[in-house]
Amino acid sequence: MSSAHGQVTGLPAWDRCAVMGVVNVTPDSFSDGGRWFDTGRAVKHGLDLAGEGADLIDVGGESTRPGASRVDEDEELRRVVPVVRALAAEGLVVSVDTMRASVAERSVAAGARLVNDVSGGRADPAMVPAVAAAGVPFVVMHWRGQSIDMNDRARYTDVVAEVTDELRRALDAAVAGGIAADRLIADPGLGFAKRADHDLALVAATARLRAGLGRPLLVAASRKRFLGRVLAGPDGEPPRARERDAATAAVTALAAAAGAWAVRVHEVRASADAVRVVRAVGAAA
Ligand code: PMM
Repeated sequence: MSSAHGQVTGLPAWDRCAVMGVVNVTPDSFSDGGRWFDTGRAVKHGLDLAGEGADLIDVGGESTRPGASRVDEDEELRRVVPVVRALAAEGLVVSVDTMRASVAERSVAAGARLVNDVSGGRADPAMVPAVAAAGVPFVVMHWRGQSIDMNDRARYTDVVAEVTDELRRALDAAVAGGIAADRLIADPGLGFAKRADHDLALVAATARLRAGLGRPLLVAASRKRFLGRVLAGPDGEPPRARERDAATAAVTALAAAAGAWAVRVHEVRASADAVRVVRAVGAAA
């Protein structure tokens, strides 16, 4: 089963879908409401997530929720780098969630092992060369532009085909820019310039995306709006972000069974259990 998930040069080889725990060092993240804004609390939260079974910890200092505006570079560095340094010093595999080359470089110098860029290298032209020079793995997410107006770009005729094509082009650009192909991870970018029906179609197509792109796949459904839609009551009111964790774990099980390399989640324990159950069931098949 392990080969179905894929391996990424430069990262440990897990024999199942890996679990990436999210530490948002932001005052305004939609899904955890800025609870980890302070450095010390963010570090403690990362350690707690590792204790609950996270294989990687993804540290981000900029909110990308729909309508969010950019954080300034110095502020992003101030938020992210000390948290990356402290968690890496504890021996954790740390990923940095940033669209800025400077933040990626400083985070790698502080011990980050992976750069996760929701723009797939398109927001900052210095990103791909910086990651290539650093020699670390790179997450290329499907992206159609900054969060401030991304919902206007949620137009597709065939969402799976278009996301596959656009992602393939972004992966090719990363290779052309000097990042080794075996260090690339693809991500369909759930919720980014997508409506709920697009997100559901992409989750349903996890195995196809994986096969079509030929690279390990990161699936990041955690607490997103499409899950709120799925869970909405008769009045149409979606549950709050923090009440979407069981639904997130359900996506984890589906994604892991379909061969995802990793899932990115805010609440780790249920997803850590889910990937282990999927491995055990796969081994028994
Ligand atoms: N989503 C968010 C932030 N970072 N990174 C990747 N690779 N894929 C995603 O879908 C993604 C991401 C936004 O969600 P959050 O604010 O809940 O962390």
